[in-house]
Amino acid sequence: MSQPQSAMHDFDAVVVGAGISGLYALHRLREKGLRVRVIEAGTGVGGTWYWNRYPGARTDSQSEVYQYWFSDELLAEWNWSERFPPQAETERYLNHVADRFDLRRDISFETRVTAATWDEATAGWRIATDRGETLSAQFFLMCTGGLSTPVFPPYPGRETFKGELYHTAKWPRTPVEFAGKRVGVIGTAATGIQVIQTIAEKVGAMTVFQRTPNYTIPMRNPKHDDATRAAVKARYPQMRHRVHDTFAGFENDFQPKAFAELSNEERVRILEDLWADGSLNFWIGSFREVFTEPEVNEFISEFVRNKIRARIHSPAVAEKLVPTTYGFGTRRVPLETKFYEAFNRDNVKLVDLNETPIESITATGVQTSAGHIELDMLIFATGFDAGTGALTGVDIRGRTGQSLKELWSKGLRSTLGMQVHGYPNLFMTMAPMSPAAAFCNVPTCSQQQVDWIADAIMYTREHGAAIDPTAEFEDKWVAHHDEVANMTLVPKTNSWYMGANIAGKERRLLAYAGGVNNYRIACDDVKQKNFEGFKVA
Ligand code: NA7
Repeated sequence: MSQPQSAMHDFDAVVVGAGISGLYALHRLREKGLRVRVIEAGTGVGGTWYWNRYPGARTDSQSEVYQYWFSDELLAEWNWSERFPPQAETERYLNHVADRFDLRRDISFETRVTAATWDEATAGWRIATDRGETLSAQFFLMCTGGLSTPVFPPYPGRETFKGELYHTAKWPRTPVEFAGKRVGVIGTAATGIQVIQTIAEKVGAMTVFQRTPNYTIPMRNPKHDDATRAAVKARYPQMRHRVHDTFAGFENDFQPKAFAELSNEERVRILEDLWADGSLNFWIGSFREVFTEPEVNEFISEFVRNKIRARIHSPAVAEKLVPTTYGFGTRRVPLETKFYEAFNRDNVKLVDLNETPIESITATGVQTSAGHIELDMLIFATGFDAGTGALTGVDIRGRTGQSLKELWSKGLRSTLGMQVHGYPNLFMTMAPMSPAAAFCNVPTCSQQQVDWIADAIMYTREHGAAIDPTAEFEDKWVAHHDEVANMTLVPKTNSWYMGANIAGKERRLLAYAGGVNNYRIACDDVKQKNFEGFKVA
């Protein structure tokens, strides 16, 4: 398989990250006969499921679609214990995959890539790590995840806090004790919700600091018995194809009938059925118009508001927890279990930061405009520098010497969310301008992207040394991305989808909103036309 240029490089491909994408990339490229090295900052595999080990962490995707499809043996032997598995189980699964396919021998742990520079002379990348090594590789894959650079809000005084301080995405591996403690949680989105509902009954007292309330869906999470598992596994042969044909990479898709064609009773019946399903199907399996038509969105938003309101005892607290300033589904919809019931407890207090903002973190707690709150522990569930954070965190310099960070500071751009013009042989997964950046069940898009990248690499090795999208093709993809984004209601709402959670970040929809299905067709089309739009030389 070796091409002449291979001899010049330490590896055919260096992959950064041993999460869902990186592990699969290693397996797939090794299968193709490539010499691959994965570089991982953690001590183990798992990516998101390695770092986010906070109490209550679990997938919001059904286990049967949150897995790899590439091995029939793996599918047959692995048994999920429940519909939405906890973090530890998904981490165990990814460790099992690493062992089963003997992946660890090609992974360097506890190592961070700090810089990568394109070298025209050798048509490859020089990759530097924090251990002082420099590796060379023909292809460079950033499988660093869309949500992997945690952020702390810029409140002054965080370093002065004398109690226990955690970010959910850097949760310690050692047990954390909650009993009798006064705990503060900042952040009430997907992560904060999981933490709050899990520890409310364990802590002495909890103060929840909320800036924006979220629409949520109650999770129905039965344990799998043998009969359920057998029934689910019987669907695998169809499901492995089906997930690539739906809008969001799940098994379910939008309703076949338009909202306008239905009576109010029919609409409500459909919504009630989806609500009872207890999954994200209420979002990505209901009416597609939820994303584009304000009236449909308001109908569904009001349905959810009433469901939430009914569970909260205090009308004043309900007023704070029910979203009214934006529409359902225009930011990530978390699943929850007894989240609202936490606020019916005597030991849980909600602080609305719109009314009483945080002024500072002190040695003993949090100072808000309404007074000081004494705390033993402060948990930040404050999210990530999504999409771009991990990619601009490495000093990646392409053909002109310009870093990706500098390039993107002038405006985000990418080709199919997998390459960037001027950065030949650099590939990215879960990156901006693909559905994978936000609107996709991660393993579906991760596998589709890795498969496409593997094919692009093999094509390049057959036809030259380097692949680079043309500026014209990239312009077209960026324009298409923006056009689709602006047809939806998503840009009207502040969220990490829009870069709005990071001060100074460009306000631009990170993920391609045209659907996982249509995106896959676009990628396949490029491949079938021998990578039209890309220069291979
Ligand atoms: P998110 O979705 O970015 O949520 C972060 C939360 O932290 C959210 O409630 C934020 O409020 C809050 N936040 C952020 N900055 C501040 C400041 N300065 N003050 C107070 N509160 C703040 O991160 P998650 O970890 O929950 O979820 C990330 C993804 O992981 C999720 O979408 C799933 O795909 C899995 P805001 O809403 O910005 O007002």
